[in-house]
Amino acid sequence: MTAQKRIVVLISGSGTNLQAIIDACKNQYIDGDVVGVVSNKADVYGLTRAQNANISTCVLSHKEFDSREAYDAELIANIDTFQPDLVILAGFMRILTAGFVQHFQGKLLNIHPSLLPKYQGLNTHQRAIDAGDKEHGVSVHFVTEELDGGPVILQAKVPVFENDSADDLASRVHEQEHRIYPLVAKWFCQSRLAMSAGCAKLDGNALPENGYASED
Ligand code: NHR
Ligand code: GAR
Repeated sequence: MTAQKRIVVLISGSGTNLQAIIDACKNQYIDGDVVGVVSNKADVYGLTRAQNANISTCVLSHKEFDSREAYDAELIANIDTFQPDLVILAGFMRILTAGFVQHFQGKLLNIHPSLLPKYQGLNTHQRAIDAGDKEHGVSVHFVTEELDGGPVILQAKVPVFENDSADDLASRVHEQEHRIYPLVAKWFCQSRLAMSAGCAKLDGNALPENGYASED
């Protein structure tokens, strides 16, 4: 058996994805341990989830820094103390600099609540509703310098029903997030998943543009 991978999770909010990953490590679905949780906001519930699981936490407020570069340099220093094999963005709401992304190149994942390349950026659920989309979903991707533009690893789709509010849709998407993020983390910790030449690869095979098992 190979060694457990060391996982650091970055959050800004309630941390339901963090919880799904903590639980999946605990029940050995993922061959890894969440060794640290970093938040850019104090008083978010995700920090309580980490404390309840006896995981080290660190709060680093972007408001105390003059530039994104200075903030990210401190963020890197804090994350590096955990010696992570994998860094997971789970509702982390700060755009990261090129320097940060390069430092963790190939071991930095994000979950984005849309079927990328659709709806990069914020307010994705409302935008899908406003566009009259019949389906919506979520993507897990490697983080690159291009915001929400890194190679997609896995997506999950959900239907958009008539009269859905953005909150209705968000909660339908959330359910899928909690299935697919632990699965992708599992692959990574088994050393089956990597990024090379701008492509996501599973077992050495380049994944299609929409990730694994997408039918289109
Ligand atoms: N950084 C890089 N370089 N590349 C990505 O793909 C990133 C990233 C940082 C975060 C998550 C992303 C998402 O899934 C993510 C992907 C925040 C914003 C944003 O506009 C956009 C995308 C994402 C996260 N943030 C504002 C900012 O000025 C702040 C918004 C707020 O605080 O509410 O950083 O959607
Ligand atoms: C998730 O829906 C995630 O996809 C989204 O924030 C939520 C975090 O929920 N991410 C973004 O919007 C990134 N910009 P959680 O804190 O309960 O895991």
